[in-house]
Amino acid sequence: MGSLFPALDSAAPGSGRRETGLAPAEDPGKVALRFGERALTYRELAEAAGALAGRITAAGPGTGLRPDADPGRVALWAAPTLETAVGAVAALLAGVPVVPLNPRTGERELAHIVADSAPFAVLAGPDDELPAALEALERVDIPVSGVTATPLPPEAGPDSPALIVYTSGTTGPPKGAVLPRRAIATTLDALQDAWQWSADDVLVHGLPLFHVHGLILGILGPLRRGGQVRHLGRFTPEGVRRELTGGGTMLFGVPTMYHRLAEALDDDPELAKALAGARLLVSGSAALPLPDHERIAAATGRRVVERYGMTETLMNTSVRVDGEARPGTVGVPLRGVSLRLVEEDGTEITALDGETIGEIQVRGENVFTEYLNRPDATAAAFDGDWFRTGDMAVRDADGHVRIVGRKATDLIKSGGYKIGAGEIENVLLDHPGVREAAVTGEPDPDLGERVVAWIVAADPQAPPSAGDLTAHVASQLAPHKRPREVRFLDVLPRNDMGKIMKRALHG
Ligand code: MCA
Ligand code: AMP
Repeated sequence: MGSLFPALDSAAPGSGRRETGLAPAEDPGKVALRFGERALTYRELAEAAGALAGRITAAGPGTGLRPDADPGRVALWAAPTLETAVGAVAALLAGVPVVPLNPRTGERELAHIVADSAPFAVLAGPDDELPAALEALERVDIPVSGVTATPLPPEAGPDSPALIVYTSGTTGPPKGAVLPRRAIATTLDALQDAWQWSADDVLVHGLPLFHVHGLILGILGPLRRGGQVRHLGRFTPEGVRRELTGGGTMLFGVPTMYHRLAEALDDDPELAKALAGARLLVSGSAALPLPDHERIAAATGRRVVERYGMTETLMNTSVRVDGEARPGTVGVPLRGVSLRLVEEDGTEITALDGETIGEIQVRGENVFTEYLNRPDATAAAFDGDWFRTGDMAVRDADGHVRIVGRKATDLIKSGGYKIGAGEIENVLLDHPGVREAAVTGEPDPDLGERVVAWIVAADPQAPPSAGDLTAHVASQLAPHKRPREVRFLDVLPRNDMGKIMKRALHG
């Protein structure tokens, strides 16, 4: 597999250590990362991340340079900052698996992630305030400048874990998907092939840095190519306009972001010009509705390219830049990804008729290794060596994949975030004012789906306020898991078996 960041390798000054993997030899002075006014060249990144990698190695349980030693794990306080990018690169250079944390995660979810992944330290920006749940961990401040003091261990092997990313399921707390180094290298190189992604590209985005989309595609992607990323800190159409006008060539976003861009286009001709000037506009994490595709195409003359992925599989398919624009499809399997559709009974569907619906299963070097500490869930997720995505699709005559829905109604995609209904129900049921709770997703023009909570109050005469319940969810889980609406009922609809009939719950 070689180095994860061939472009960084020679940027580290006279180190006498192994190559690190970050900047193009020919131009270590090229800007690699830009967050607003703050930027790092490849040389500066190699120095800062190299210095931090040495400290991580020293703090960890592994004995530094011994390749067979257990490297332990390190948590990363993944605010949308330069420090987070340096921290992730440093952990990868040190060969220590990194667990990115959403800084807005509530108490219950954070306690679960820390207990489950057992990191030996947390990497954070010097100004970050960390919550009580992380107090017992050694804190390592992330420098954005520095000099590599100690030699780095040899590059970790392709199957060794690089990242552990927590993702929601239908029930229970989130599971940690263990992503090996080979999956990251494979997926980023397959995207290079599909998108002609090069060192000349300047990627613009405002995605959060604790998920695959923003961190692996959005930060590690440009670094693997020897290109540049400009992060907006927080997504706004104005930020997109500014950075694309100022030299950005690619934009990554979730459909909610493209919807907000489409809404802003009417009043902002400069935004239309900026989008029209980009080489590539890419949407993923959820389906981009056709009306948003059409509004953006009409105003800019550009077609948004959709790609389809998952935390567990990284990227599976994409519309190719050298192929036909096919709005409404997620394109064709990426290089190295095998994809099949199967019936309920496991029979493979071979028809390319645009009609026969089956579950998408994938296999390839892009697929994760396991759910951390969850052999049961890992076994259930595979059919032999095929990973069951739970996404339902058809295939057109030319092999383009069209996603039509999801197997589980208890998984909600809101703003591109995957949210398990069961997780929220459990937290609501812990509230003293709640007797029964059910959570559903309802169509939403901005978020794709919005979280709705259906509540039977413990005391119907004095129900808790909606604000109280949503604040409770935000404090225990995360703000994006907060119900956007709370509806009170006298009783929840149940079938003869006593199971809540969620399909009977709609607004
Ligand atoms: C939310 N808020 C509320 C409520 N709900 N306030 C009061 N009452 C409520 N019921 C608050 C939030 O706390 C936040 O506050 C604000 O409203 C917005 O919440 P948020 O959910 O962040 O929504 P948003 O501002 O509307 O953001 C839309 C967004 C965001 C920017 C598109 O959803 C986002 O960043 N999505 C990206 C998700 C993503 O990266 N997914 C990748 C995973 P405040 O204003 O204070 O912040 S999928 C993946 O990785 C796979 C591999 C793939 O295919 O990509
Ligand atoms: P996550 O587990 O958060 O990584 O979310 C992965 C899920 O997002 C997939 O299983 C799909 O349901 C959905 N998804 C990602 N990209 C797309 C897309 N382009 N179109 C439709 N759904 C998508």
